[in-house]
Amino acid sequence: MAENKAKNPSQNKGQKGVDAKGLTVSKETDFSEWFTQLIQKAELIEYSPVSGCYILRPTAFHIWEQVQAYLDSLFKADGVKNAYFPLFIPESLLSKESAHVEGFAPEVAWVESGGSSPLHERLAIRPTSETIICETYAKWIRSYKDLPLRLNQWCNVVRWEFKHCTPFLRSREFLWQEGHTVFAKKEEAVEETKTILDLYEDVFRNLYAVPVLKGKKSEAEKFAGAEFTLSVEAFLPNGKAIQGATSHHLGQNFSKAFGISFIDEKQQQQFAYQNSWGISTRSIGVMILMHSDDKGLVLPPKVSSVQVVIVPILFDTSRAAVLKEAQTLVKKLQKKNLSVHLDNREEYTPGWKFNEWEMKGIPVRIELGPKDLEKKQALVVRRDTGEKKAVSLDRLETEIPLLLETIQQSLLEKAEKHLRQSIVAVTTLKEAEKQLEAKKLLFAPWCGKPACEESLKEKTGAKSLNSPLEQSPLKKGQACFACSSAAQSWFYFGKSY
Ligand code: 87F
Repeated sequence: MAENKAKNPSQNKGQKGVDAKGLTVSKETDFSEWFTQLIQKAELIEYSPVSGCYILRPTAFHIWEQVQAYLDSLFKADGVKNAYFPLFIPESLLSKESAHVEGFAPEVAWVESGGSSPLHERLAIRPTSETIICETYAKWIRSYKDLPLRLNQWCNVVRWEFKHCTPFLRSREFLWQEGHTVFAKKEEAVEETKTILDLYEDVFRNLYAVPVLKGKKSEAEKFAGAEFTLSVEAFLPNGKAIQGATSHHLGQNFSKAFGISFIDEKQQQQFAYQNSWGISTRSIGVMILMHSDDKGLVLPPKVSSVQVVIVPILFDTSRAAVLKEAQTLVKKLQKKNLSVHLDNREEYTPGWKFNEWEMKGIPVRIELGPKDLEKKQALVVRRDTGEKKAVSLDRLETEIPLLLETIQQSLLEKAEKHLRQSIVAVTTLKEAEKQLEAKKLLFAPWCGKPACEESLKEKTGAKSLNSPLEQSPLKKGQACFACSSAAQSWFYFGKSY
C-alpha cells in the first residue's frame, strides 16, 4: 500500500523569511518578526504597492465580517441605525473644531485635483467623520423631539502615518465602524459611552476570546476633542498593552462648533451633548497576537472561516471507502451549522497538510484513515493545545460542536489567566520600574497629571492605559506612585503599542 507521494513545495525549509513554509522565528524570541511571517504565511495579509496599505485576504476579511455582523446586531438592538457619509471632507469643514484637528493635521491625506484641474478647495480623505456628520446633524436637529439621534457607519479611514506601519496594528488605511450620537441631556450621553464600552468588551471576550481592561483614559491620552474617553485595553503575551476600542463623550464641544442646538421642553434653545465611538481592524491584530503560536495562527472557532478540517489518510486500496466516510462526515457536521473543509488533495502528504492547517489556525482537525475506519473512529486534534483523541464516528456530530465551544472558552481562560497573573499593584516608582522590567502590567495610585505622565514615559517607557470606572477608594493621603503628589485614582500602566 503506497501512501501518496510527498510533494513539498518548500525546498528551503529552515531559512528565515517568507519563502520557507513554517515560521522561522519564535514568538518568545522575536515577537515582531514572528508576527510579520505569521500573517503572510497564514494568508491573512498581502502587501500592496503603497507602503502602509495592506490587502486583507479572505481569511482576515471573514474575521472582520464576523465582528461586523455581531456588533451590528448589538448596535441595532440598542437603537443605533446605520448610514453612510462621504469619504471626502472639505478643508474648511475639517478645521472647524480646532481642538480635534490640532495634533492630527500631519496625518491627513488630501485630494488636490480632479483629473488635471486643481480643486478650489482641498478635500481631506476622512480620518474620522465627526466634522461631516456634525455639519449634517446641525441641519437635522431642531427640537428635543429629534433626539436622541444615534447613527453608525462601517467604512474605511485614512491616516497618513509617518511611524513604521504594521499590518492590522498601524496602517494608513483601515476599516472601522464609527458611531456618532446626539442627546438632549448630558447624563444620557454619558450613560451611552458606558453601554457602548460594554459592547466592545463583549466582542473582545465573546468573539475574539480576548479579555480587556475597561476604563477611562488620562487627560493626556484622551481624544483632544472629547470631555472624556473610555477605552478597552488588551495585554499581549510580550508584555505590551494595546488599545482595543474607544468611546468618547464629546460634551458640547462639537455641538457649539457646528451649531447643533435644539429647543427643549421649556422652549429654551440648548446645545446638544454628543458621543463618538469606534473599533477598527486593529482588533484583529490584537486577537492574532494573543492566541497564535510557533506553529502559526490560532483562531477562536467563532471567527474562523473554516472550523473543522478533515484530512483523509489515503492509500490505494482504501481510498474510496475513506473518502466516502469523510464526505458523510462533512454532511453531518454541516447539518450542525459548522464550516467544514475536506482536504482531499492528492498531491500532498497528510503530514504536510497537518502543518498547513496548523499554520492557518483551523480550530479542529479530524484525521481519518483505513485503520480508523476499521475501528469506526476518527482522530480529533485541537489546534490550540495539540491534544489528540479518538472519537467514535457516531459521536462526532455531537462531540465536535462541544469541542469548538470548549476551545473558544479555553482560549479566553488562558488569556484571562495571563492577564490576571500580569497585573501588579505598585505604589512607588522603583517598584514600577522593576515590574515593567518583568513584563508586568501596573495598577497604581496616580495623580492623573499630564506632566507626571510625560515624565513617567521618559523614565520608564510606560504610558497610562485607563482607570476602572468602579474602583475601591484610595487610602486617605495616598500619594501618587510616580510624583508623590496626591493620588486621584487607581490607574493601569504599561508599555504599549
Ligand atoms: C487623524 C486625523 C484627523 C484620530 C485623526 O476615536 C483627525 C483625527 O479626530 C481624529 N485621528 N482622531 C480621533 C478620532 C476620534 C473618534 N472618532 C470616531 C474615535 C472613534 C470613532
